[in-house]
Order: sequence, then C-alpha cells, then structure tokens
Amino acid sequence: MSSQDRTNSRRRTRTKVLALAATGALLLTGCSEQAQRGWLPNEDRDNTNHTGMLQDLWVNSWIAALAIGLLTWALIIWCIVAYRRRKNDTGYPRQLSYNLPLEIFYTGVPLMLVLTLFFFSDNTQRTVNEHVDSPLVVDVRAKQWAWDFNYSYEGQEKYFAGKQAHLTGESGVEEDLPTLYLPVDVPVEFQLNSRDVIHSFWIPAFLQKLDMFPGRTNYIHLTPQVEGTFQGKCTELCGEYHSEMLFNVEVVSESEFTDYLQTLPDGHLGEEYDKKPAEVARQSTADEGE
Ligand SMILES: [Cu+2]
Repeated sequence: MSSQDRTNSRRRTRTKVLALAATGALLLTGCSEQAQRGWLPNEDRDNTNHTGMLQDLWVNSWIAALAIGLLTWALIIWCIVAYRRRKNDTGYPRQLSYNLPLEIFYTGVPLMLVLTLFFFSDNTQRTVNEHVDSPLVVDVRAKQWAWDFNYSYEGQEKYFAGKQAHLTGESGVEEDLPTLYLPVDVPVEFQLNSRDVIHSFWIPAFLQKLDMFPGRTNYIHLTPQVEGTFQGKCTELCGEYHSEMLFNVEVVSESEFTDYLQTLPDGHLGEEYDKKPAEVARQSTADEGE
C-alpha cells in the first residue's frame, strides 16, 4: 500500500466515524421528549383542549417536510452522481424539452402537497377558532406596559389592574407581574383589547396567540385542562418596556378560582385608562433627568 493510499483510507475512516456520530446524535435527539413535541413550549400535550391538535399539526407538517426534503435531496444527489460527466464524454448530454408527462408530474405533485397541507391547517384552524359559549369571559385590556383582566363569571364582574412595568421601580420582579387566574376544565372566552398601541396576547404553553388592536376586539376560546403555573407575554414590539410586559397564568381548581374572585374589586376596566400610561411614563423620565 502506498502512502497516498494509506492517507486516503484514513480519511475515509474518519469520514465514516463522523457520519456515524452525526447520525447517532440525530437519532438520540429524535427520541427525546422535546423532539417528539417538535420543540414546542407546551410540556403537557393537553394543556388546553387545543394544544394536542396544534401539536399534531406542527409535528406532522415537520415529518412531511422532512420526508419530502430527504426524497428531493436524494434525487438531486443521484442525478449529480449518476449523470456526471465521464472522462470520455464530449459535447452536451441529450437535451429534453416539452416532455409533457414530466411537466404534469412536477406541477401536479407540489400542488397536491400544498393542498394537503392547506387542508389540515384549515381544519385545525377552524376548530381552534370556533366560537364557544363560555361560562367565563375574560376581557383582557393591554396597556403600555401591563395587563388588566376583567372577569365575568356567574353574574359577577371583577377586575384586576396590573402595575405598569415602568412604574414598578425594578425590572422583571415576578411579584409585580399581573396574574391571570383560570379555572381548570371551564371553557373561557378571552376578549382581547388594547388601550393604546398594538400588543399581542401569548401564553406559550397554550400554543395560541393573537394580536390586540386599539378599537377592535379579538377572541380566543379555549378550555385549560391542566392545573399549573404558566407564563404569558406580549409578543408585539410595543415600546420601551415591551420586554417587561409579562404576566403569570395560574390554572387552578374551580373552587380556588371562585375564592380568588372574591379578593378582587367589583367592576370593569374599559377604555378609561386610555393614554394615561404614556403620560406617566414621560413624567417618570422627566423626574430621572432632574
Ligand atoms: Cu405590548
């Protein structure tokens, strides 16, 4: 064996080992629980009555995309290798044009793929967006930079007013964050409103989010199915303290929820806080300058 051959065979072994390690790593991550969820932020499949369905749509779309991707890459590599230019080849290879069956094939297949994805996405979206008469209505009022929650439940009107992030003095203090309470297994209607600029309501573990526009109400209907503490956030860049526009979500038993409601004042916060947060913000900036 010449030294050149030895170098080549060593190189081949190294490539094989690397390929094996990469495949192994891929397989290992493929088995993890996170991978099975498609790295979605819901730890439980059934956090709400929608999360399972949304997770399936996401994961199955990934599997389909990966399968199609692998097939396409394999075909490309096969063409490159099998039809490469050989040593004795001269001139151009045989040219193909106006091959009707081929053209129908590569128009039809992608069309079918898009239609299939559309069908499943549309199905899921219809189910998720379906209006449900809910015993609990939470009118969420976003403001720069906090949240107010108005609860309408069993004839009671209660509200919680969140401290605005720029007024709390310290940033990111968990106790200062507004908390949204929800009873487990009770359908809830969120009425999403904004008082000032565009915000967006997102509870990552619920896999649903929706924009909040001034002068227009958006709706989310869902049923929390697992008790626990979750995090919520504004997911639309809405100004200086956007990153602190956070809230907690407590999904509790129905009796705990009714007890909690009793601790809240009666009433409903509507548009009356309009523009107030922005004025206060300017004032506090002016104080700092002195
Ligand atoms: Cu916001």
